[in-house]
Amino acid sequence: MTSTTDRIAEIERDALAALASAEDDASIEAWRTRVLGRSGELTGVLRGIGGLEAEERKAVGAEANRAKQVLEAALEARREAVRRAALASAEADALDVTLPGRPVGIGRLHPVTQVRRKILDVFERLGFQVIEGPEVELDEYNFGALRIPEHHPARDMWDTFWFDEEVDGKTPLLLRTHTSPMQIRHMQSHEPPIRVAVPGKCYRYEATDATHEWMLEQVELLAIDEGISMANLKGTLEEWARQMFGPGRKVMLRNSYFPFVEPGVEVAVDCFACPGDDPACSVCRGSGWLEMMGAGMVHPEIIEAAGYDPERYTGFAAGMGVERVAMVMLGVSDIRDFHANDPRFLAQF
Ligand code: 2U9
Repeated sequence: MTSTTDRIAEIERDALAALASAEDDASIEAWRTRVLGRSGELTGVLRGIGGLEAEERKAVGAEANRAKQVLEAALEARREAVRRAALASAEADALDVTLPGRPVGIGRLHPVTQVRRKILDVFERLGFQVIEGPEVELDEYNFGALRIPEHHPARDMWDTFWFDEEVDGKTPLLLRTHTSPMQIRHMQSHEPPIRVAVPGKCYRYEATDATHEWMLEQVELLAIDEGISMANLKGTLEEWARQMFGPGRKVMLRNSYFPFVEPGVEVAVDCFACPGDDPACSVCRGSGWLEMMGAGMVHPEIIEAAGYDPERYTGFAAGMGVERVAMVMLGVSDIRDFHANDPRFLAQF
């Protein structure tokens, strides 16, 4: 009798210890089969009870049933504990769809793009067609065709990034220093009347400072027709200034020199921020005028070289730096800020 009840106690003790280290459903089920299953350890003891003496059968039977109940209760408790642990870890890993999302930064147009578009919108309303050309150009289109021959001192004005390679024995390649070569290309493939506005990036091999960058954007104008005069140039630029900077703006032309125009002028617009005599004005600093662009009447040799009759056709041209216009419009004091790509600067516009 003692040996059977000892065996039951031993089974119970070992089984409880084994159950405590069963961590998932599969090992709990393996434990159940081994201890309480049809050929299980305790089931074997219960089966043997039938062959015992009546008195011993009663005592061993009671002990075996008690152990069976203890183990069945422990089995249920362990199943529940493992189920709860699995649930808790699933909850910890779960995505909380009720959390607020991270805000997505909303972009905007670069200030130079905003100003370029504004400039071109006005010229388009005035009848100019917007055309674009290559940034890698031929020496001939960038300089020669614009009356800037090799060794001409005017080339000093456009210190240039040159390419080492020559292509098909053509004149050397360079990064265009102005968008004017595209006007030459346009004249070669079109007949007057011509009204084009040419935006684009240009490159100059020069030291940078608050008003100079090695890359700049330009917008240039070209109008060629019968009877075009300085009056058309001034009227066009005045209307442009009024649409850009407000009604009533005045334009001042002062004599200047560019090899591709004759006469050439510098164009200033009167200050939109003060009456013109405020030395503390942050826009004009008291001068009353804002230097905005260069312009002039297209040199007759350029008209002739395009195959047009210079006695019949005349034209005006103008060129402006978009960053320069943007600095005035937006109150930016250092041109280098535009392409330094600091979001704290860019987000202001
Ligand atoms: C052709 C004929 C004439 C374009 C012109 C200027 C004057 C001028 C500067 C302004 C500031 C360049 O960005 S800037 O540094 N431009 O002063 N540009 S007349 O004249 C042309 C162009 C093409 C065929």
